Formats: sequence, C-alpha cells, structure tokens
Amino acid sequence: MLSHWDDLLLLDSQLSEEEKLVQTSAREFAQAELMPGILMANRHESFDPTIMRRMGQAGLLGSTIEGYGCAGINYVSYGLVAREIERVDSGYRSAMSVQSSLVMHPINTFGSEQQKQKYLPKLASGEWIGCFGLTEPDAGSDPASMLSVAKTVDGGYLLSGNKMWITNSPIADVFVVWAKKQEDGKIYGFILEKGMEGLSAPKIEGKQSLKASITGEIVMDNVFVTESQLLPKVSGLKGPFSCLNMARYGISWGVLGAAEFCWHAARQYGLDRKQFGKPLAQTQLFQTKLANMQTEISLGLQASLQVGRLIDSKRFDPAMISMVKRNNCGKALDIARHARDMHGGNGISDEFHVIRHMINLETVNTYEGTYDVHGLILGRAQTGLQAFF
Ligand code: TGC
Ligand code: FAD
Repeated sequence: MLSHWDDLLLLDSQLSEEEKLVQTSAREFAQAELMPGILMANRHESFDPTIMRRMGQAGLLGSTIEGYGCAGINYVSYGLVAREIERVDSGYRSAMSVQSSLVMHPINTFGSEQQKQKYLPKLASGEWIGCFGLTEPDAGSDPASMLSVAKTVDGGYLLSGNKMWITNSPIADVFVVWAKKQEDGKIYGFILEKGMEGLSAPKIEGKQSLKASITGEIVMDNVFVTESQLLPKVSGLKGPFSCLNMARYGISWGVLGAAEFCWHAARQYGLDRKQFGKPLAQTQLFQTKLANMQTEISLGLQASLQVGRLIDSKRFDPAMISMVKRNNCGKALDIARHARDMHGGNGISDEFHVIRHMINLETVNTYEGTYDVHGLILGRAQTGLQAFF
C-alpha cells in the first residue's frame, strides 16, 4: 500500500513551515475540542457558545486580519483551518466563517477606526458573537431585491425589515445588516447590537441540516442606530459580495475536509467489513468509488490552494472563487452520498458520522450562492451575457 495514499499529490509539500504549523494546530484543536461533542450537539440541535471563545483562544477568529488581537495569517492558512474545522462539522466551520469573513472582515475593511477598536478585539476573542444579515424571505439568490430599508432621521437611521436564514443570529451580540438607504436606494452595511429597541432574532426550528449550528431570523422594527453604526467605506452590493468572496473561498477548503472524513471512513469501513468472504474494499466497485473520492478531493484541494495563493498575492478574481466553491461543494456532496451508501445500514446511523456530513453539505451547496447560481456567475464571466433574469 502507498504510504501517502491520503495525499497523493503531496499537498503538504506545497505548504510553508508556518502554514503546516497552522494546519497541525487547527487539526489538534478540532479533534480535541470539537469532535468529542459533535454527535450529541447534532442530535440535540445545540450550539455551545463557548466554542466561539475556545476558537478565539486558539486564534481562529478573524485570523487573516492584522492587529486588533487577530493572528494575521495568510489566506492559504485560513483555508487549511476551514478544512480542519469542517472535517468535524460544517456547522462549526460556518460559525467560524461568519465571524471571520462576514462580520470581522467588513468591519476591518469598510469600518471606521472607532468601529474596529470597539468590535474587532471582542469578536477575535469570541467574547462577542457576530452574524451577517443579507438574505430575506423574498430575496435569497437575488439580494438586490431586498426590502430592508434605512430611513434617515435626526442623528442616524431607523432600520426596518426581516432577514431570514441567518447563522448565529439568536445568540449574536453584533449584527452586520445590509439595508437600502431610503434616500438613494443603495445598499449599505450597518452594525446593530443585541438589546437595541425593535431588534429581535428568533431561532428557526426544525432544521434537518447543519443542526449543530444555530440559525435564525433578524427582525428590525424601526431600530434606531446612530450615524456611527453605518459602515462608512462602502455602498452597493460589492460590500456584502466582497465579504462573501472570502467566506466562499473558505468553504471551498472546508467542504473538502468533510469529504476527506467521509472518504477515509468509507475506506476503513471497507477494509474492516467482510461480505461474501472478503473485505468490501477488495471489490472492484468499492475501489473505483474510493479512487473517485481520492481524485476529486486531490484536484479540489489543488484548485483551492491555487486560489488561496492568488488571493494572498492580490491577483484573484471572484469568478475563480465561484469555480472552487461550486465544484468543491458539489463534489463533496457526491462523495458524502457515496460514503453513506458504502456504509450500508450503518451509514444511516449518526454514530458513523457520514450521514451528518451528507445532510450538512446540502446546506453548504445552497448557502453563499447555490450551485446553480455560481454556474450562472461562471457563465456570465465567459460569455459576457447574464442569464439571471
Ligand atoms: P451584479 O450586477 O453582478 O453586481 C452588483 C455589484 O456588486 C459587484 N459584485 C461583486 N463585488 C465583489 N465581489 C463579487 N463577488 C461581486 N459580485 C458582484 C459588482 O461589480 C457590482 O458592483 P457595482 O459597483 O457595479 O454596483 O449583481 P446582481 O444583482 O446581478 O447579482 C447576481 C448574483 C447572482 C451574482 C448575486 O446576487 C449572487 O451572488 N447571489 C447569491 C447570493 C448569496 O450568495 N447570498 C449569500 C448570503 S450570506 C450566506 O449565505 C452566509 S451562510 C454563512 C455560513 O453559515 O457559512
Ligand atoms: P432561492 O434564491 O429562492 O433559490 C431556490 C432555487 O432556485 C435554487 O436551486 C437556486 O439555485 C434556483 N435559482 C435561483 N435563481 C435562479 C436563476 N436565476 N436561474 C436558475 N435557477 C435559479 N444568508 C445570510 O444572509 N446570512 C447567513 O448567515 C445565512 N446563513 C444560512 C444558513 C443556513 C443553514 C441556510 C440554509 C441558509 C443561510 N443563508 C444565510 C441564506 C442562503 O444564502 C440562501 O438560502 C441562498 O442564498 C439561497 O437563497 P434562497 O434560499 O432564497 O433560494
């Protein structure tokens, strides 16, 4: 047997010493702090907020930001961390992505110095939990059609509207919310805080996917915010989309962590389980499925590594990110479905974990732009013709 069957293209040899160190410590953190509790957290639909503080202590929140208590690692390292966290559960990677790419990134990139000083250190330590409100009940793939509105009043704004499917909103202290200013109809980002009058965030019950992550609505009923809560350096959809670029890139690595878990589990199951007098792994069908998993994961990791290098050298284009988000989510979901099947009846038990990954990946294939929407982004990028409407 080949000793590096699990890293056939020698990805590890393409990483710097610092990147390898980040990878090892993220793996140790994820396996020691997250893996032991995931089965029960998923079964009982519970998210323990102390996870955010533990991630903060490990330097995993807002990790690409320089200063403000953040680690200042590069985007390849950020991807490696996402892969290790999602190897345990997509919901935990979600919590980290939202805090890092969708809450801290916009505050760092589009916020005032005062906003950065106030919010970033507490978000980096996990003392405060953040959420990102873009999607609405009637504006999902098409956020430009959002109805949330910010009305200019003396000293600030009154925000009204409903956000839907918001990761972490029921436990959030800080809400980065996108709404249209009534006066110019453009989209702006606002920082809201728990306890503001007129602001509530009810939990969405009955989720059958990403159950270890908490999801809710954001309801804004004339919430007053001062001018100092507006993100001053951006207007228009490029604000939320530039945050999504970073989160989608992280997802492209993360889903392959989940896929690797499923691949390794299926391989081991096939080696251990005998039917018709021999290990399942000694059958041609089983081996072909393992070969497909190994191939798609290895190629997907190479693509994400390349995109990470391009982000780190400031040469990336959002279309590249659509390509790896779409491809890697689709492939990971397919791998998880096969791994579930290869476990036979045991595959439907949460104790083998593969069905949890499979069901989670349905969400990951949908949020941050669905598989088909990213196909349309890639289609537009190569034809110049938009096919959304
Ligand atoms: P479009 O005309 O394409 O663009 C409007 C403006 O935005 C700019 N832009 C971007 N800027 C930076 N990065 C990108 N990726 C960008 N994409 C677009 C664009 O240049 C333009 O700027 P300007 O200055 O000319 O105004 O906008 P459109 O309305 O036609 O959009 C179409 C489409 C489909 C591409 C877009 O709406 C889309 O991506 N839809 C998917 C929605 C989505 O991803 N929602 C995510 C919600 S958040 C979430 O799911 C978090 S899950 C968290 C977790 O738990 O991990
Ligand atoms: P729709 O846009 O209604 O799409 C439905 C179907 O139609 C999809 O298959 C889609 O691909 C297809 N479709 C749409 N438009 C077209 C078209 N033009 N051509 C062809 N097909 C099309 N959002 C946030 O803002 N913050 C969060 O933290 C967040 N967390 C989430 C957590 C979870 C668990 C989930 C499930 C979602 C979360 N989302 C969040 C929302 C997520 O981003 C949206 O669900 C996603 O963008 C899709 O929007 P939608 O659900 O309205 O589906």
